[in-house]
Amino acid sequence: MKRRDFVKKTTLSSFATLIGAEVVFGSKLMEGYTPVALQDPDPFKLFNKHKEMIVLNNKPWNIEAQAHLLDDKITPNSSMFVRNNGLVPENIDAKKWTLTIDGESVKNKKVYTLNELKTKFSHHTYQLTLECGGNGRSEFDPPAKGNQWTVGAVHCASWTGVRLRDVLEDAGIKSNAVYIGFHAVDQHLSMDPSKEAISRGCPISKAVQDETLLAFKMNGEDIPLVHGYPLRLVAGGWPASVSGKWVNRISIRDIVHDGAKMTGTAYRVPCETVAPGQKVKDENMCIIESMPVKSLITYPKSGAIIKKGKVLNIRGHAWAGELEVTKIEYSIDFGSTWTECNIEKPANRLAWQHFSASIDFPKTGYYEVWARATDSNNKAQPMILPGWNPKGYLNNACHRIAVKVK
Ligand SMILES: Nc1nc2c(c(=O)[nH]1)N[C@H]1C(S)=C(S)[C@@H](COP(=O)(O)O)O[C@H]1N2
Ligand SMILES: [Mo]
Repeated sequence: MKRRDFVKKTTLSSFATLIGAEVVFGSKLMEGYTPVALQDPDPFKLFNKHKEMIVLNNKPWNIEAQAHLLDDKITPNSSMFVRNNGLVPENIDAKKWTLTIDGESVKNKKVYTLNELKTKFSHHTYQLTLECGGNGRSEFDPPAKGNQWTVGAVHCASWTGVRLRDVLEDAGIKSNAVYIGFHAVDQHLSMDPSKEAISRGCPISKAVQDETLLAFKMNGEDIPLVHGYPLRLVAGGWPASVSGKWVNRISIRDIVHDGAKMTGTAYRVPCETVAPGQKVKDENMCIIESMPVKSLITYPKSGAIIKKGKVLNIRGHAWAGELEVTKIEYSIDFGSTWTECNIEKPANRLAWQHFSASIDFPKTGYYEVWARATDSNNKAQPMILPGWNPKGYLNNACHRIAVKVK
């Protein structure tokens, strides 16, 4: 069979599966044609998302939340952003799913069935903050190419699984190991089987942390397909791109993993601050590791109108990569003065923290409420856009909402 015919045959059979009926004159379909029945599926129904989620791209699917949709302490599926680099896999059979541990630095290459993973290793549950490295990209100037995330590419769900460390140790880690790299089953947009949509990873030191999981449950249920069913790597506090969905292989590497989206400008930023638009040499680009301190006001929704003389109770979350948030303040005078908010301890390390405050407004009129978090290294969020970088990563500028007092 020619490759072209093969591609056509597989597309036809997947059309048939999706539609639930044979495409009778399918052999007459011109290449690249999408049956009407499959055009523009409703992403909200398809992925069980809240109606107010915002679709940034449908090929691949990229959907973001709005700040007020992220008000829950544990993010429900309906408000979780979706970030895909390739195609959401279809027809996954969890009973046949396997995870291979291989690589230059594995002592004994091993293959586990999903059931073996679940029965052989102890289960752990952690609430973990996953933020896309490109969250906030839309504010960069000159603009950065890519999905124009505003503030909603972050979530903090509860993940249950086995520790990656336990599985790696079971296979055996050679002393020359430096990194792990994940491999997953989602196809590259080109459908070229020799290309991976994404294959990222992290240093061994991050891979063996207590909270780094191979998860099979999210918020107590099977992980929704679009978020990585049936097995997902989760590494809280780091760019969410490290948390590989649909993972079927993890390589223990003796070099920094060099998979898709590990090199060039992908998830890398200039090691030192540069002028906007400046060219940066490849050796001066650094891989993003722990994410910077940030916060989000999730109540009220921007544009709220409140009655004169009424106290406004605001609330939201703050997170700081691998660090803890030690302080969060609000300002209603464009950052001239700041007042401390109440902040809660995280549910566990790498989970976001909830804050709240009661605000009295001096008179009627237009206000902005700004929030600013500070991490345990005493680093605070910037009020305006931080360092420019080619792909628009790591915008942790203060979140602000508009409030009218009438
Ligand atoms: N296999 C696979 N894993 C992946 C991705 C992907 O495209 N394919 N995208 C990554 C990126 S860039 C992000 S931000 C997160 C998004 O996770 P979510 O869709 O569950 O919110 O998944 C990461 N894991
Ligand atoms: Mo991402």
